[in-house]
Amino acid sequence: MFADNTSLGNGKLAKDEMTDFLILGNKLAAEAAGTPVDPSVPQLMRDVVDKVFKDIDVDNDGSLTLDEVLKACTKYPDYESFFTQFASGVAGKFSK
Ligand SMILES: [Ca+2]
Repeated sequence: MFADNTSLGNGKLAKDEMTDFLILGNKLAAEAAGTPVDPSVPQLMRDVVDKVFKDIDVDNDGSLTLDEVLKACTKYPDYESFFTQFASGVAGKFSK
C-alpha cells in the first residue's frame, strides 16, 4: 500500500504523519464543502490515531509498517476500508 509512495519515506507511516494528514484532510474537505472547520477535529483525530496505533503498532515503535497494516486488516476487517481510504487520500494529496 505504501510501497510506491516515497513521500512517506522508507515504507513506514509515523503516528504524527498520520495525525497531521487526517487533520489536513478534514480541513480541506470542510473548505471544499464551504463549511467551517470543527475546532474539535484535531483532538478527535489524535484520539483516532491513538486507537489505531494501540491496535496496529504491534512492536510499539510509533510507526506503522506495511506488514503491520496488512496484519491489522486481516485481524480487524474495519481497518481495511479505513486504510484504503487513507491511502487513496494520501495518493491524491501527493499527486497534485
Ligand atoms: Ca510499528
